[in-house]
Amino acid sequence: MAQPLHDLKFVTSASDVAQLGACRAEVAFVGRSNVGKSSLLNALAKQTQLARVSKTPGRTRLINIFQTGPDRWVVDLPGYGYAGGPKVEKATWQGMIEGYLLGRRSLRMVFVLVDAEIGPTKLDHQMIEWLRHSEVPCRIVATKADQVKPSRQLAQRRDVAASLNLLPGDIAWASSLKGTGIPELRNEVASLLELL
Ligand SMILES: Nc1nc2c(ncn2[C@@H]2O[C@H](COP(=O)(O)OP(=O)(O)OP(=O)(O)O)[C@@H](O)[C@H]2O)c(=O)[nH]1
Ligand SMILES: [Mg+2]
Repeated sequence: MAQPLHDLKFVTSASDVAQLGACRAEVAFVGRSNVGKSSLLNALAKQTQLARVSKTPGRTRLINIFQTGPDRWVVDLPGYGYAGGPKVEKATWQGMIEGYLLGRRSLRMVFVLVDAEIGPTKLDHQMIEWLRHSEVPCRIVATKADQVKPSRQLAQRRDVAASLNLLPGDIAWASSLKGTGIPELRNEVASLLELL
């Protein structure tokens, strides 16, 4: 049988949550620019060209909708904290992201991606605090885990978790490059979308 999420296909991009129709269930990926959102989506779908992987940070500037199974969505949100963007554009992005995160009743989980080696940045903390305060369910995924030296993996997991008041097991640890943690995350997403 085909693996869940391997049938993911791009549906549409939107700049405003009001442009989006209804769906049965959806999950979203959010995180600072360049943290590896598009790469993670490609890894989950086992496709190389599904979501555009950017050489230039800040490339994904719209809410990108991907569909799997009957009427389930996986959503790639624009990255925050791109230092090169003009101020007015930053405000637009923030409005776009917040509008989406608060405006979707079918949203089952927001996966917040943080860099495994760098750990949560100030903007990551702000995003996670805001999600907790807004009671939007969220799960932390540490990306680019291959960048953490094997000898430091355990300590790094503990430190990243502690900085977010979580236990190490609460954080999904993944490398899109090496495939680490991808099958587990794929199952988790499929289960949230009630595809299993
Ligand atoms: N070593 C390593 N590099 C990765 C991994 N995932 C992504 N990258 C690299 O990180 C850079 C950014 O990846 P993207 O997937 O485009 O990041 P993004 O979060 O979608 O970025 P924006 O769309 O600009 O917000 C690219 O050069 C990727 O090749 C990983 O698991 N390991
Ligand atoms: Mg992207």
